[in-house]
Amino acid sequence: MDTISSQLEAQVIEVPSWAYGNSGTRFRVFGSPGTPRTIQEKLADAAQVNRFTGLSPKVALHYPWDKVDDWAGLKAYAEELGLELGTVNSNTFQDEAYKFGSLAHNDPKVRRKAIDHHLECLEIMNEIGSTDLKIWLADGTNYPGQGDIRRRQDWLAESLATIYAELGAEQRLVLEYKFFEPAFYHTDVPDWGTSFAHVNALGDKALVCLDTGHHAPGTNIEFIVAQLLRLGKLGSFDFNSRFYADDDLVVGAADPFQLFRILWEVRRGGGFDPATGVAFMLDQCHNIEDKVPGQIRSVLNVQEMTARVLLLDADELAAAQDANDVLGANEILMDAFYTDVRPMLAEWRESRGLPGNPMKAFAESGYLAKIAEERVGGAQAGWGA
Ligand code: AOS
Ligand code: ZN
Ligand code: ZN
Repeated sequence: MDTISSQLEAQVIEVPSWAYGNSGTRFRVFGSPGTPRTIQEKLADAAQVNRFTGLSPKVALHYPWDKVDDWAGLKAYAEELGLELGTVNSNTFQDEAYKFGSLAHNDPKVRRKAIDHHLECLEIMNEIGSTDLKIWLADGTNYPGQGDIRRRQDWLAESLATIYAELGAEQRLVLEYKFFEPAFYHTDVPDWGTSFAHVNALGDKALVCLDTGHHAPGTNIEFIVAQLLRLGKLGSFDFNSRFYADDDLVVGAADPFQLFRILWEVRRGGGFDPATGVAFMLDQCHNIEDKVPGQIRSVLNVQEMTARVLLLDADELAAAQDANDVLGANEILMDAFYTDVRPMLAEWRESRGLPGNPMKAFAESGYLAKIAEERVGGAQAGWGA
């Protein structure tokens, strides 16, 4: 633990404001008692995650789901809670005008509206000191022939360039890809290659966002991680778990080994070094489980898997690989994966004044009962708040 302690110490996992709101599927949104009614209450919940884990001092916002008149005031409030406001996520997927697309729409007026929305996000970022603008687009078509998929790429490139031109010196644009949903035939940014093509054309301040839930089953996600780090173009993660589609479940729940393999490539590519600039975000929804413990479980899962990859003996692995020792190399990797770091991490946390078992400590804190009593009429992720 001594050898990896400083790296664990430096780990920051950015939690999404929308994880604290009610969410669901298209069949039903189940409310949960104590759900935040405002962004301030979402921040208060996020502060609990950080208080019990020490892992999540940053909160990503979604605009206009998160909207206030006084952004500087919100920043000050976050600071009072020991938090920083992080990535600003734009939203071009719930407005009637975007029925047929936003930045890639065939109508220049709609594209302009979507560009202006992003410029508004940049203004907010200036006020709250946020560096990352994250763009995920619902743009796409449902039927072959419905749209000119080639021209849409040109329109998209033009729109992105207009936004990119307004970025501040310290600001970055991260472009998220997703292979389907809500569009089912074609999506305008379906894969890392398309995202890379666009951000590469834009310049150094444009990078790719990799949402772990946005790939077809069987995709080797760690290869994409390795490649993007190699190219210097991995801007951020949206971590979550998937069994079937974009499930947005707790990271590390569906396939812990995949999370381990991804984080190994992060280590291999220098992605844990803050200078590399990779933002480790969660993009999750807690539909049936309690939200604050859902987030605590998630950041702990990332920390546990990070500890395992940090403990892997990289020199030993490289030697086995160089010798083409197929099973030996595999065994070194698997040994690290199977190392149960939980008792070590519990001790490590206690030595830093944190609870050894954050899940238990939070459950015993009575916070959920308190917010259930205080807050009535909590909101759905985004729309209501
Ligand atoms: C949508 O599938 C993406 O993952 C986006 O990151 C989106 O902004 C987020 O999931 C909130 O809905
Ligand atoms: Zn995402
Ligand atoms: Zn998603």
